[in-house]
Amino acid sequence: MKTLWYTQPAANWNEALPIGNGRLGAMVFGEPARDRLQLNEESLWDGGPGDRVNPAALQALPEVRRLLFTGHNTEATKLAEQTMLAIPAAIRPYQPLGDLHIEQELPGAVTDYRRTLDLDTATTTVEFKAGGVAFRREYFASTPGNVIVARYSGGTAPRLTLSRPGATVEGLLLTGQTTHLRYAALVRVVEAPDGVLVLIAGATSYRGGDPVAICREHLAAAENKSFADLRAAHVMEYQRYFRRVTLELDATPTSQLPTDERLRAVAAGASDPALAALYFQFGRYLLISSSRPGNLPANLQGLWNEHLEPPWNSDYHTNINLQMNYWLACVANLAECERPLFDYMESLVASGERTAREQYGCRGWVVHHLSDIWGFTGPADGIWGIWPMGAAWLSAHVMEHYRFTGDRAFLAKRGWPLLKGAALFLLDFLVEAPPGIPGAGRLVTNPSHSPENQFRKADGSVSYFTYAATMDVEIVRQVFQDSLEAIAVLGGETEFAAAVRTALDRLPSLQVSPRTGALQEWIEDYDEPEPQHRHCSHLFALHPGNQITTRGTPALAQAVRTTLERRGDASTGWSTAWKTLFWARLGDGERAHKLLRHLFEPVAENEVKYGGSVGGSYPNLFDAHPPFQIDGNFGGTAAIAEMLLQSHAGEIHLLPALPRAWSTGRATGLRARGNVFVDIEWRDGRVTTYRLASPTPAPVKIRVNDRVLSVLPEETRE
Ligand code: FUC
Repeated sequence: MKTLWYTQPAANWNEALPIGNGRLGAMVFGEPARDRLQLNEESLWDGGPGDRVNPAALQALPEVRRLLFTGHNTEATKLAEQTMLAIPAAIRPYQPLGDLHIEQELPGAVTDYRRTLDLDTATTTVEFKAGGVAFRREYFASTPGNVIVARYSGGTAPRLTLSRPGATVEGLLLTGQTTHLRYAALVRVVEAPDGVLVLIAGATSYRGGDPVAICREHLAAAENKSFADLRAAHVMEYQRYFRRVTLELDATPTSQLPTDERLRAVAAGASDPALAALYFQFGRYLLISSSRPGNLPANLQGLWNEHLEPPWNSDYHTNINLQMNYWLACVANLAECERPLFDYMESLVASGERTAREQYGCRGWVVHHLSDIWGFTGPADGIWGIWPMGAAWLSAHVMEHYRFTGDRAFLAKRGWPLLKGAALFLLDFLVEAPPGIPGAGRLVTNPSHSPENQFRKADGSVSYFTYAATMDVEIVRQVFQDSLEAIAVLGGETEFAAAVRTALDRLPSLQVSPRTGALQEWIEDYDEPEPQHRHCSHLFALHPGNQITTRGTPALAQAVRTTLERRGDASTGWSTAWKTLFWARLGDGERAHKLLRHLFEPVAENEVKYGGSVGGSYPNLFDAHPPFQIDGNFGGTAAIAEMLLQSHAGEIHLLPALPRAWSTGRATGLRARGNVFVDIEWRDGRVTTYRLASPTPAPVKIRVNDRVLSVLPEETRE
């Protein structure tokens, strides 16, 4: 069953159901008498482009570095705060397009209420009875139609109103302006024999053009079509993505409950393996709905945001969150949905090159810990914003995309320039650590920090700011190794490859703390004031990277286990998803399953406190950081895939972290590195049948039921 369903309307936003065509989206509340569609258009941002470089940065850099190398972290922090942050050091948010309210008179009390989101057709329905009349409403966001379509059947004609703070509303046209762009929403009501059709268009001037004219164009193309035709085109286009993958895990009586009750029952201890399958398909649904080729990438809330000043601006956080949004893309067989990420990276390059040149004196491009749609690449927020590794981490997606898809044209034309630019920046940014300190004589990052985590030094002072945080070293190694791998595929670049190889040999190695046995988070074995911090940045090498594997580096894998035990399980939504992935990579299906159950724990609307520390799921299955943040959904989806299939360690491993609770199941259409599509069926925890297929078959190593075999995939069309 691929349906979320409820027996009551949404009482708040975190109960409403999301629809989206990649660009235009809505949260559907399904209230019988006064329905609400909260609308979003992906490019409706406040703020605008501009030069945000801090002109004092370049001159201050040598002194900041000297202070950090000589242990004067507090002084370095002060100087960097005054000289290195962008001007201003903040961005403006992603904002809602508005609300459409739909009022309908009801001839009596509401009974038989049911609200669903069918993931197979990307359609939401609301059905109920009132005064003997059957009401039925359907809603979908069509990519081919470029509009949101709603149909109201039963009862009298609905009354529609648009609203948004700061906008002008004339009839069914809403217009307004943020700092740098104009936006519009336009609604058309069409009487049809089978109910009233409501067509909703939305646009901004972000990509040029007049938003009202764009809305008119979209409506003109849609309004002559019947509901059935609009729906058929929508479903056909959507299913091209969605139906590539199936996942079946055992259903139990709990699986038959409405989704909100199901979450509560599972939290109370009921078994419901099929809930993980639903969560997995919901994650795929969300990516298809918020990141279709040609669009902007999914932001912190994907596409769905009701606040003018949303938490963390509903922006692109690049010190984990944006990357996490795309961890599922390839393995869940939605590689095209990752294209918006690469488009977006390209859109940051010019600004990133300027920031690299003017703030660091480096070639290549840099991004710090967050960005917007206007090309912001400087350090924002505070000292933890001076983290020049964003472009490098994003660039690690290039070779991963290639490894999964084998798309050489992508690598040559788009991927390599991004990756090379990131590697260039790192080559110039790395400095030799002076004698007498950990890492002496090695090439290290400086300034540096381990995203958002602080350390305590022997003198009791607490700081973020240091040199050679472990994550930096791991990201640099990844980008350099990826560069060499790309060069091996594409040829040429002899000199560049030599420079990369030389630098690669001079990076520090990973350290295990003699004190704790855990992987060290910094090159110095600092004390940790917050050992359970949500970020596990230094575990990048285990996931998404592959520098630590259970078979390749068993001692480091053990140190990572110790790190995870010290970190603890309970955390924010996205952190829980990442930990699920770590345990999956460590081959511990039971622990991964335990973490997944944390991710499914019901979180109520009133638990939206900003920056809350223990996550879970809202009734609509949106991930609760809390508040809502979509990375946990996407990370959780990637984790479920990673429990069933891994391919990062030179072999395709079937069921690498299968928990006992999922001892029987079936998955089809997952994707492994090497451009291989994988079907698996299992019973009693053992693979019973599998099928590998590839458009470019070449022998692969496969690990199945504790045996390693060499297999030639069947030939298939993509
Ligand atoms: C990072 C995280 C926070 C939050 C924010 C959007 O800064 O540390 O938990 O997810 O991104």
